Amino acid sequence: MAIDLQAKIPNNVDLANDPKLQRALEHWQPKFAEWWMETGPSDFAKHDIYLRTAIGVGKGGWANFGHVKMPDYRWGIFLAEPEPERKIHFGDPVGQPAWQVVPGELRNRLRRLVVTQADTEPASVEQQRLLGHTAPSLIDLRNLFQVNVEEGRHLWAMVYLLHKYFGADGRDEAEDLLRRRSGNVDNPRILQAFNKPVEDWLTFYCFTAFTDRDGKYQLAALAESGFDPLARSTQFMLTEEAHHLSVGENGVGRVVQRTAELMQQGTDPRKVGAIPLEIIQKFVNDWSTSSYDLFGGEDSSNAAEAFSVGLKGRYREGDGLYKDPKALNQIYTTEVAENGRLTRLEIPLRRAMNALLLDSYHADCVRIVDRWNRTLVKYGIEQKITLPSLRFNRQIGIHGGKSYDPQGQPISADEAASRKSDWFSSDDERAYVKSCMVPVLERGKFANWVAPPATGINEKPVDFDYVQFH
Ligand code: BYC
Repeated sequence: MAIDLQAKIPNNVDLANDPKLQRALEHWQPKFAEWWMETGPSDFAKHDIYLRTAIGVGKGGWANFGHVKMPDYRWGIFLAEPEPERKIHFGDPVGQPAWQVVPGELRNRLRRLVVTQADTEPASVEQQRLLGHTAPSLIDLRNLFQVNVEEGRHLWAMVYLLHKYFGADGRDEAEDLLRRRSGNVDNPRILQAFNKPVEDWLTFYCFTAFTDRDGKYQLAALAESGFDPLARSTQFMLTEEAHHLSVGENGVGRVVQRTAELMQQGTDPRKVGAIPLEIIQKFVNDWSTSSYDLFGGEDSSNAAEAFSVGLKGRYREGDGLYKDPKALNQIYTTEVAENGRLTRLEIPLRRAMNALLLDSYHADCVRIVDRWNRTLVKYGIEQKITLPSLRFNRQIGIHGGKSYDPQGQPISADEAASRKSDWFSSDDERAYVKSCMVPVLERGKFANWVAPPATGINEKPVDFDYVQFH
């Protein structure tokens, strides 16, 4: 479908030929702009940022790079290319044509999935609002804003679906998405991790490494959907999301590298405003486990239903990884603490869809932590960063409220309480990390707690003028 880049709302969904929808979205647009100014990156609106803007959905050349002011960013609506005669490839309706409109009986369930996905996008922008003031370098500042504007575009992607396919209810939901606020006691964001503060850059890197990675897996599961507009929308979001994950993975990696360099020289990181490995580990513990919770319960009738009806598939379902596209008569086995011991638990596979997705996610997290550890080895440091067990520190699901150590061994609630300060940062440690966050806004310079990245953006050098201040 042709891409209309000149339209008030750039799109490849032929908005010009749907005047009612176009009017509704153009009515929402100034409210989005208002929300952005109120809760988006504070105080950087007048500067020019070297940003990537989506301009197409083809494999090569889908984006444009250039200096723009964030409020002028062209947030558009882009769906991946349609697959002709696409069929539903999992669940009970396997083999039926993919839906181009929402089947009536699936309306509520689908709306809830779209709203939950949508809600995380503005939430993350709100969480990161103040980080610009303490950026460790221009390239980091630019990356923060890139992530922010693209989360804004992902909100547009979901709001398009709500407006187009869910009538008045969808329009109401789109308004509510701009009303809820991360961390607000009366009107919080839907999922818990999106109400936590993100007030320093180590947290930002952990968030983009672990929480954005949940985004990748959830989007991938929705990209399998039998509801074709959702599948195409999320497929394209995944293209943008890859950069966000690399900001996190490389970001934590660069903090680890800087600390390792100092340790190798025999310098105590704390003496020079850098971050000791023990503190990095505590931040990893916090953000990995709160991101595990984002997968929902391991044994979930919601997840079973979403799979059975063909709305949400398994990770890479379409790649033929699974023997039975209906996932019937199979059991998922896991272990859960009962009376202080790990006990085998069997969950019918369809009810274990969240657990399966979480396992795929966890394997990916193992890979990134291994990468950080290879950096430590390179600098001759014996200490390691460890990824906590999927059972540790869980609020949601079969382990929710139970006590385990980071290796996943059951312990008493008293022991868990007494060891909390070994595993999670104290107020003092968080204050220390914040004290390291001195802004560095000179080209090619970096704060002392983080190593420069290996490469720049879009083949530009690391010391490029990624942000032009006015
Ligand atoms: N916090 O059956 P259950 C991203 C609720 S991130 C609070 O166990 P279900 C991004 C749940 O809503 C990806 N509440 O699980 C990242 C349900 O309530 P209702 C976002 C929670 O429903 C960074 C009840 O508990 N996308 O894109 O299968 C930056 C029982 O739930 C939580 C999606 O999540 C929690 N952690 O699974 C920017 C995809 N967990 O409905 C963006 C869409 C569960 O009974 N969402 N609850 O009132 C979903 O697929 C599902 O809603 C979930 C939950 C996987 C989140």
